[in-house]
Amino acid sequence: MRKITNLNEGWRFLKADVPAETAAAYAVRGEAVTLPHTWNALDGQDGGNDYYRGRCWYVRELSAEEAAGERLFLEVNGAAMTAEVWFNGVKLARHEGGYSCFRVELTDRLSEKNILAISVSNEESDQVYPQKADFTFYGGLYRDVNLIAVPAEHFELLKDGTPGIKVTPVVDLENKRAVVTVETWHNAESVDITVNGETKSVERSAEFVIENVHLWDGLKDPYLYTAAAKLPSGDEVSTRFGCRVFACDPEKGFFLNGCSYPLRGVSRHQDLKGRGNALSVDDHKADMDIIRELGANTLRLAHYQHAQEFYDLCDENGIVVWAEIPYITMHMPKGRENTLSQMRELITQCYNHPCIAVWGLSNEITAASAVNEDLLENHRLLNELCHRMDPTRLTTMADVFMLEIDSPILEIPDINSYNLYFGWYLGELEQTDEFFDEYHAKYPERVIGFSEYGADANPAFHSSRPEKGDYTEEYQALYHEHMLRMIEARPWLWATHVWNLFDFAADGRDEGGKHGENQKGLVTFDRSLRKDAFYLYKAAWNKSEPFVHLCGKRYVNRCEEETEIKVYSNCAEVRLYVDDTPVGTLSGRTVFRFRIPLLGEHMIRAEAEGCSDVMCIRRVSEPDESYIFNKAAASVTNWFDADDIDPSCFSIQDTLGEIRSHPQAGAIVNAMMAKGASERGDVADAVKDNPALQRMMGRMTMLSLLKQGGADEESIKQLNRVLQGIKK
Ligand code: GCB
Repeated sequence: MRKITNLNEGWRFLKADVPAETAAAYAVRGEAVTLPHTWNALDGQDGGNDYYRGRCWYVRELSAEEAAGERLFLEVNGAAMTAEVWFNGVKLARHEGGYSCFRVELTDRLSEKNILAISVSNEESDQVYPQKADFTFYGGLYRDVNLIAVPAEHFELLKDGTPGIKVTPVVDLENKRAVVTVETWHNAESVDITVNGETKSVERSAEFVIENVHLWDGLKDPYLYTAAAKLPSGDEVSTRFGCRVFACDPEKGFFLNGCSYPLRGVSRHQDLKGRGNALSVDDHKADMDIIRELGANTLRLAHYQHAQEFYDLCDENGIVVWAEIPYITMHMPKGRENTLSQMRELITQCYNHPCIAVWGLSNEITAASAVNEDLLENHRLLNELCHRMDPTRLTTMADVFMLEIDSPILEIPDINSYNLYFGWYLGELEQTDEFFDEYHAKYPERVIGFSEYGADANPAFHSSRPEKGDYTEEYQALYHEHMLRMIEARPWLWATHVWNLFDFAADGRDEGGKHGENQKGLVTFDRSLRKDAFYLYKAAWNKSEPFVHLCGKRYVNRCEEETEIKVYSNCAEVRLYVDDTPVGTLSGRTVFRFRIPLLGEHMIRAEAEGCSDVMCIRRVSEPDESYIFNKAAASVTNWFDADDIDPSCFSIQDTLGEIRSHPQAGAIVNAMMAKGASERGDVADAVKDNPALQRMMGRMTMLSLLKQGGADEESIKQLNRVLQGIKK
C-alpha cells in the first residue's frame, strides 16, 4: 500500500535568509501560510524589476502520525528556483531548478516530533536557469508538497522525480494495433503489470499488444488508456497513456495518426494576476476551458516545465504540446549541468503524457549570447540526451529573429522554429511572410515552425487608425489578422503559437499603460476580459458551434463621420443592424468589415446562424484622450500626415535602404544613427553586427525607425527638413 498525504497546510514562512538552525525556531513563530505559495505574488507583478529575489524559509512540524509508514519520502512539486531540505537539523538535499518535482527520503531520520525546514531561493545565479528572460522569476513553494509512505519493497521515487513507470506505445496505423512497452523501476523481485485488462508478472518490463487500438486523436477523440503496476508488497503505481503517431514533413507540416493536422495554437505561462505562479487545480482547469473555447489544438507550455495537472488536462483534452526547459536568452558557461538536469527531469516526469509531441531545447538563446562552441556543445548534449531518453519524440528550439538562418545551431534539433515579431518590435508585418518564404526556399528539406508572434494590447486603448506601437486593441487585432492569413497560406509551418494566450507578469516591463505586464495576451492577466484578437482565432479555429463577435465594444466614443464595424465569426454570412435597421449582409470567412455612417448614439447588432452580438457606440466631436496611450507618437502621425512632402527629394517616409543609397543623405542618417548607437551600447552592437537585422532595417521607413527608437517630435521634423533639401 502506498499512502500519499498532502502537506500543503501548516507551514510557517520566513522571508529572510537565516541559517538553518535559526530557521527551525520559526516552525511556530513564522507567518502562517498554506501552499501553493509565492512571495512575489504582488511585487513580481507591479513593475520596476524590483521584486524580492533571495532565500526564504518554509518550516513545519511533522508529527509521528503524519510520518507513519515503512519508508517515507517527501515530494516537492515546485520550489522556485533552488531548494534545500533540512530535516531535524540535517541537510538532506539540494535541488536546482524551479519547475520540476524532486523527492527526498526521510525514513531513518524520524523522531516523535520532527522539524521540516525547506529553504527556497530565487536569487541570482550563474548556473541555474532562467536568469535573463521576459517574465518574473517568482520564488516560493508554489506547487503541492506531499509525503509518500511506501513499503520496504517499492517503486523508485528518487531518481529525477520518476513516476517509477514508463510507457512507450508504438502504433501500427495500418493494422490498427499498438505494441505497448511498460518499464518499471523498483527494488522487488517481480511486478504485475496490467494494460487494457491483461496482467503480466515480470521482473521489470512487459510488452502488450492492443488490437483495434483506440487512438489518442487530438481534439476530436483524446482517448486514454491506463497502465498499472503492482509489487508483491502492495506498492502500486499507474499512469495514463495514449496511442498516437506524430510526424512532421517539411512540405506538408504536422501529421497526427497519419492525417494532416496543422498545429495552430497559443503559448501559456503559469501565472495569474494577484496570485503569481501559486495556482490551484481549479486555476489550471479554468485556463484549459479558455483554451477549449478558443479552439486551439496545440499549446507551447513556455518557458519551463508546467504542473503535472496541466499536462494531464492537455492529455484529456487532446491538446498537442511543446514542452521545454528554461534554457533561455543568455547562455551561461557554468549552466550546462543545470540544462541537462532540468531536461532529464522534464523527460522523466513527463514522458508518459501522450499530449507531448516535442522537447524544446532552448528559447532565443542567441539573443544575448554568441553562437560559440560552448553553446553549440550544450545544445548537442541536450539533443543527444533527449534522443537517448526518448527516441519517440522530436527535438526543436525557438530561435530569435536575428539568428541567421544558416547558423550551425539550426542543424542541431530535429525540427526548427522561429520567434518573429515583425510588425511589432521591428519591421513590417509582411516581413514575416518573406522570412518564412526565404527560409522554406533555401531549406526545403527542413521542417520549420512559428514558435512566437504577438503584439501588446491594453484593452483601454483604441484607434480607428491603429498602428504598430500604439497598444490598441485594434492594432493587435489587425496584426493577428495578417498573421492568420500568412499562416493559412503556409500549411508547411509545422506549428504556430501565438505569444501569448494570457497577459503575464514581467516585472521589468513598464509600457502600454501598465506596470510589470507583458500585454501580448489574447486574454487579460486576470482572465476577465477576452480582447478582440481572441475572437479572431476563435472564429478561425473553433467550429463547434456558430458564433459571432462584434469588435470594438470598448471603443465607444468615436470621432468620425463614418466608422468601421468589424465582425469576427465562424459562419459564412453575417448580417448587420444599426438601431434595429438592417444595413447589410456580407459573405466571407472569419473577418467581416462593414462601414456605417456615425450620426449619434447607435445600437449595433450582428447576426449569423441564429447567434448575435450587440454593442453601443457613439459619435463624439473631440477624440477621447483616454483611448490614446502613446500621445507623443499619435501627435507625430498627425503633424506628419498634414506635412507637405516633396516626393522628388528625400524624406523620412523613404526607407533607410533608399536613403543610404545616396551618399549625402546616407551620410546624414548614418551619423545620426551612430550617435544613437553610442548612447544605447550593447543592443546597438548586436544590431550593427547582424546582417539579417541590417537588411530588415533597410526595408523600414525612416519614420518608423525613428518612432521605434523613441525619437522626439522635434528631431524627427529636423531630419525631415534636412532630407527634403536633398534631391533624389
Ligand atoms: C520573446 C520571448 C518571450 C517574450 C516575448 C516578448 O521572444 O521568447 O519570452 O515574452 O518575446 O513578448 O517580447
